[in-house]
Amino acid sequence: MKVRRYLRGSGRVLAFVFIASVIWLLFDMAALRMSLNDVNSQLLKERVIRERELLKQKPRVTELVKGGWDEGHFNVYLSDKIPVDRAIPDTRPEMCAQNLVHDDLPSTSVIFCFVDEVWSTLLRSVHSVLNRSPPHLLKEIILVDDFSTKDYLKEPLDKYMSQFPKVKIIRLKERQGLIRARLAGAAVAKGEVLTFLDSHIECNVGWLEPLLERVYLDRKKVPCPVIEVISDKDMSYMLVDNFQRGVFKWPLVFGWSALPEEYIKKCPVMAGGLFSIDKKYFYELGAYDPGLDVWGGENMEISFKIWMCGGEIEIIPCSRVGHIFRGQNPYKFPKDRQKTVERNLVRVAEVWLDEYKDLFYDCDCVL
Ligand SMILES: [Mn+2]
Repeated sequence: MKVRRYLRGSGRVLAFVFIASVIWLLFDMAALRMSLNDVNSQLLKERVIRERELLKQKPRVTELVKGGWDEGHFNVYLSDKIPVDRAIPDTRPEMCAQNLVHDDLPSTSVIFCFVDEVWSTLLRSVHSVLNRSPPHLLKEIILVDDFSTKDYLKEPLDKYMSQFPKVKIIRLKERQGLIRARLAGAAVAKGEVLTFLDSHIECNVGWLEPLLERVYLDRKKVPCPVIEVISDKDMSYMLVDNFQRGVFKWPLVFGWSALPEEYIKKCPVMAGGLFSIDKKYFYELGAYDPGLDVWGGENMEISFKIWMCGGEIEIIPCSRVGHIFRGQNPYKFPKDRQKTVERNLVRVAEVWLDEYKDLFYDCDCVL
């Protein structure tokens, strides 16, 4: 028979090799399957262990987040975990990247005033300026420490900032409040333009050039960046896509009012935290009233002076700075908060509102 013939001689050997190979292959697959099962079960075991550990840690993380929140009224725990020079999305309108600016723009001193600011947030503010400002336009960064109580803001801050020759630190001998702290910073500033920034912000790509361009074209223009939002809960950077301008309601309460883009430019009052101003013009206006205490009303004061003394406040859509909005001031007012703000506003109304001050006093609204 044909089959029997094939199984004779070399055919028999070949058949044997073939059958042996099939058996070996089956054996191999079984072994592989067993070892895969082993690996899988090992991985599964590790995952269960990891998840158990995470579950154990979870209350600890919640505790840490809560502790951090009490410190800064935002997610300080998360802020401390995020790099101080993190990247953020470029949120400018598309045409902004193509805009050209003059090549002889004035230089600026950036002034940050702080009291007991969170370490990582202060550093992130400074790094965002260092990393996203053309060096030839950034004369210096002046940090004004308004008599902070935290130890990390003393020597450790000096040491950290000593690696950046452009950063200078001024220490106030007693608590002066935001307004007088800004005046102290402006007094030593060497740049032609003063740029005031809050100490819990992140400047976005190309933030500085359009501000300086505005001052360069008209020294009485006071440009403000679009203030975007850094989430107080998860520290994410959020784009602001509706245009708003700063307004006030009686009795001098700041608010935002949404407007179509073509009207955005003129801004009645600034929010106060972030703006650039020609240094000489700032002093021509009489700077800030040094009699204003701690915080509040200074944005009204400077805004009224600007509009009444030949200037204009503008919001510049191509300049964007993220800001952590907090539910409440994380620092203490030396005196009662409400009384301090009210006193400041009365001072502003008395000096700048003339016949309109009755509207301020007559308002039934409670501050
Ligand atoms: Mn702020």
